[in-house]
Amino acid sequence: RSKKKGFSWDAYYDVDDIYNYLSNVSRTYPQWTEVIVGGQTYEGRQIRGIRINTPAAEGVEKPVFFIESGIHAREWIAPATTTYFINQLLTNSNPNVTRLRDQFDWRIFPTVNPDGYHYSYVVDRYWRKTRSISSNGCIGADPNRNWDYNWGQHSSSNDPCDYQLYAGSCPFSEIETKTLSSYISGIDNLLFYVGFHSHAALLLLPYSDSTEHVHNYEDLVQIGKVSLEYGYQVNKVMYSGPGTAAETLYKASGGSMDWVRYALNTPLVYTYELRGSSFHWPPEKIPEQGEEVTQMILGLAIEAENLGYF
Ligand code: ING
Ligand code: ZN
Repeated sequence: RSKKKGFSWDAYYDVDDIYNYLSNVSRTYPQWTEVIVGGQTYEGRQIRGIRINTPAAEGVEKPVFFIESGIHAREWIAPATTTYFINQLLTNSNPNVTRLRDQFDWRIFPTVNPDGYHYSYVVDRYWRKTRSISSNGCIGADPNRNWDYNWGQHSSSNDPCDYQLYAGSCPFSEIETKTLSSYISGIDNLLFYVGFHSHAALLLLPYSDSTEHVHNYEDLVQIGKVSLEYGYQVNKVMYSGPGTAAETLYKASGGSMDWVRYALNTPLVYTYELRGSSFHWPPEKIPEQGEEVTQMILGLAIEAENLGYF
């Protein structure tokens, strides 16, 4: 492990270190930030995130921007990029970034599958699932196949021993997706829900499960294109998409994106597949990936505002 003391963006860190970082952030900026708990895990961890909400003008309710990272344990670049982004929001004095920070009530969760992430960190680098024990003794379900929307149809396995795609014994069988979905349901004014995976350099829209287009599909595409153009400026790497997962990648059921769009009617829902040539993306790549994501999120916000979403 290339872990160092303290916290920085030239190494990958285990769950406890990420959570310590969040606590340090909340102590450094107590008037704007707080550690939030989005759910619970099978092994008894919390799904911890950070809320960043600078003071708004009287009577103004800011739209909520939710970031879900690390639902798949082995995709380490996602949590690392997400803490990088948190640090950008809090420390970058560029007016575009401070404006972005102030426009939203941010709920940012770097690692929504912390049991799996820890297991990937210390035991099996390629672990993807949760760590729940099935009745036949096999371990884990794919938390991005476990949400309660058209559960179990495509790119899903009903075999608890499947290393990657076991969808769970029923929708929301996993405590992580059950508790996180309930937390998300309780958020008023949720505008953006953005998830980070790796590694395909791709921007996905709902639905993953079908080629049906949502009513604001054209806006999602337009906002997504601007996001990718902003990201391109950083490393001159153009992501594929935006397009529905069903049309650009493969059909997959039970993903968080589809549920958040369908069940909660959240207007702007995206999944980024970050870059990388494998799940072993060197930690030296974290800053450039983090800069790219910062610009991609800025692009999302700018075009959503242009189109009148807030
Ligand atoms: N890819 C995603 C997966 O869960 C995806 C792609 C995203 C499918 C969103 C459906 C919804 O298979 C990776 N790399 O995990
Ligand atoms: Zn993934």
